[in-house]
Amino acid sequence: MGRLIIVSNRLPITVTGCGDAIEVAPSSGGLATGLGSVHEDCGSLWVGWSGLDAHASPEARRSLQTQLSSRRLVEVPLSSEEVSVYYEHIANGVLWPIFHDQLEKLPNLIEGWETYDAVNARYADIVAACARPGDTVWIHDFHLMRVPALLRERAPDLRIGFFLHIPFPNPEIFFALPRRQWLVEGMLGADLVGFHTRRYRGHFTAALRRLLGIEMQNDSITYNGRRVRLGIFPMGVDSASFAERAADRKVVAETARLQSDRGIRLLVGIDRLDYSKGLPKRLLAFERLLTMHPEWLERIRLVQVAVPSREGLAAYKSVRRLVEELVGRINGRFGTHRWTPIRYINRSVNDTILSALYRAADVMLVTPLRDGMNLVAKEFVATRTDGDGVLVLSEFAGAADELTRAVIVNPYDVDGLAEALHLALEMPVGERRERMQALRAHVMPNDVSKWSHGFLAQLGSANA
Ligand code: GDG
Repeated sequence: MGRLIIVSNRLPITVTGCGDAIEVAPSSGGLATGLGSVHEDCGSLWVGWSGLDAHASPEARRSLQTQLSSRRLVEVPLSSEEVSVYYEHIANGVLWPIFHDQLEKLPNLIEGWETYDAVNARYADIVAACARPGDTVWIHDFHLMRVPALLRERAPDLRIGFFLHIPFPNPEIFFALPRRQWLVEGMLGADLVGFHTRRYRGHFTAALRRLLGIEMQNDSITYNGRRVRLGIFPMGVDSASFAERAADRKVVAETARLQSDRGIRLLVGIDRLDYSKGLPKRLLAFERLLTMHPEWLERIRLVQVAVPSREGLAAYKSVRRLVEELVGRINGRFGTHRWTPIRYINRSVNDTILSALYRAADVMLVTPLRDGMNLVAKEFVATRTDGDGVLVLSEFAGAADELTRAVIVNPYDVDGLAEALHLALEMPVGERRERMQALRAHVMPNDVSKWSHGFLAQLGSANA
């Protein structure tokens, strides 16, 4: 039987130190957690960038190689110039805003496609060199959209899957992208292309129809004489681990500490500090809530974790500045000598605090302007083994398609959002429990392992 080769921009590790004192540690969150168990269970290879500059010293590289190979990880070496163009400029600076409907965040001059292509070709070269006949390759996300086609050229018989973790935008927006057809053709090198939701697949098939005149039939299309399946695979979380961690002694103690201000109800937000996550509008809605419903003054607090992200890009600097201004203004306007309305944490928190925040939240705020799925919403639900807590969820998060018993909101409607927060805080315990029970009934069984096995099972039968 063939092996599995996972391909992603980054390997699931963090590299620290220098020279021959390089240390490799597993990283957590996102794909690393999502696919970690597949990598362990399947004995797969994982191909990606390590985070170490390709020009690092020979000792550093040797030390890295030894540690990677014992974990079945294969490095794609990238120089810092390549990372700056392929990853920061094209992937994060151009593809990310377009795929999240934020055309005005595009740079005026888009350059660097050649580097994006060259880096994608290097991934394809390295995968082709590792692959043996009968292997299955699973490529992830918007950094590597050309890899399926480039790999197909190098190894026509490989079984290739591609999963897009972010939304696929409406064609009206997607068509603003120079190289749009080239990117779509890159994805079509796969045997199976996966999306989180039916809507994203619908946008993709609409783009195919307009660009290539191809129609989908029975969940697949024919392209260059090959059948390409288009599937829907909503990603889940490691729900059993989150449920188990909720009972951990340290998490229980931290939850009690967070709830120690008696009579103060907690609203919680946990996001990367990204303009797609809707933080400014969320803060404005919180301010509106305190204005429209002054009965909540000194009785609620918003704890907002905003993990620094992509800080080299201007759009990220400016959303950070705006968020900090709003937090300052709201705390200055409403705070008293014994009460601060917003606790703002501009760094990542450890797993214990993360779980304690999920446990302590009376209301969990997940209000992105656009989000492929949003795993925070599902992690919150998985953690609530007590059956309580209200999830306020944006209709523009992929998760909203499944988590229909959340309080679904339009994150652009600040007044409506403020009113939804009020209702969430007022919700009777019976309704809270009934909704949480329905959410848990979905999140617990539909976990990340079901997602990965579902994708791989369909990929396994892709040419059947
Ligand atoms: C992309 C898509 C899609 C966050 N802060 C801390 C922390 N986190 C962890 C969360 C969660 C992960 O990071 C964030 O995942 P999301 O899904 O919410 O968002 P993206 O990073 O934008 O992920 C997204 C996803 O890919 C998967 O396909 O759902 O739509 O944008 O796991 O727990 N973890 C810790 N401390 C923090 O401060 N420990």
